[in-house]
Amino acid sequence: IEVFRETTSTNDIIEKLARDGVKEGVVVFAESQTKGRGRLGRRWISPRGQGLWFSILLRPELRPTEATQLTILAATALAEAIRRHTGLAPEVKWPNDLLLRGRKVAGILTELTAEPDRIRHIVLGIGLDVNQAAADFPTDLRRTATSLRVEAGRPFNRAELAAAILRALDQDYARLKDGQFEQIAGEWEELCTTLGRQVVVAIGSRRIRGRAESLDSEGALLVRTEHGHLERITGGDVTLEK
Ligand code: BT5
Repeated sequence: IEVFRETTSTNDIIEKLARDGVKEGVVVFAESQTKGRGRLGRRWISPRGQGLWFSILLRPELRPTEATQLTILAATALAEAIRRHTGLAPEVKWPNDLLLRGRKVAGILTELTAEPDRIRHIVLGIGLDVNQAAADFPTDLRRTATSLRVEAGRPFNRAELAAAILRALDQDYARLKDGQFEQIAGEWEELCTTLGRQVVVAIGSRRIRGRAESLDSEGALLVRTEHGHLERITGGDVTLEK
């Protein structure tokens, strides 16, 4: 585990280590990121000392199509560690958001390097808003984002929280390697507010509207469209309809 005072993106540091042949399990935290990123090149705001911004190098023996399993695993472990440590009960929005009272408290960025049949490595990046006050968020995020501190009304020790999260991730990763993805997916489904809801999935300029029914064995979201087709969603942005 390495902790940097400032980086561009912790995913970049891990990506470089991966290319240098470093073994899985290395973790890089940064107190702040100058180029923290979300999916599709979006920005991830990473103010100094107020959250947990970190990335992990993994080399799972999975096919590229199974990479979503890691995002599902990370969301489940993160939600469970937060629940145990803070008493708050995060909900999961497929595939990579953790919400408290409908606001985003954490995001997961899974970046993949693969051959056609085999994952070479995965960089699992996690951003968790811990000790920001409501006023610390930029105005454009104030209505959509929150922190553990805002929700619980008290600050948290980030080192202790980080240890709890890494332990939970470690345990669930061992379960995944042991062939227990189905159980993890079951726990995820319990936490997931996306299932059973009317959703709109945006994939590039395409829009798929329907009811989110379940996950399949690779972690894809199955959406029943208005026309009765079952669409298999492996990426994109999900919006919950009222
Ligand atoms: C994500 O993307 O949610 C993945 C975020 C992953 C961040 C971690 S931090 C450590 C590692 N290093 C990195 O560079 N990244 C990872 P996405 O689903 O695309 O959501 C991005 C959107 O979330 C933005 O467009 C904003 O609307 C919102 N957002 C940005 N910063 C936020 C924050 N601190 N808290 C809550 N929402 C935020």
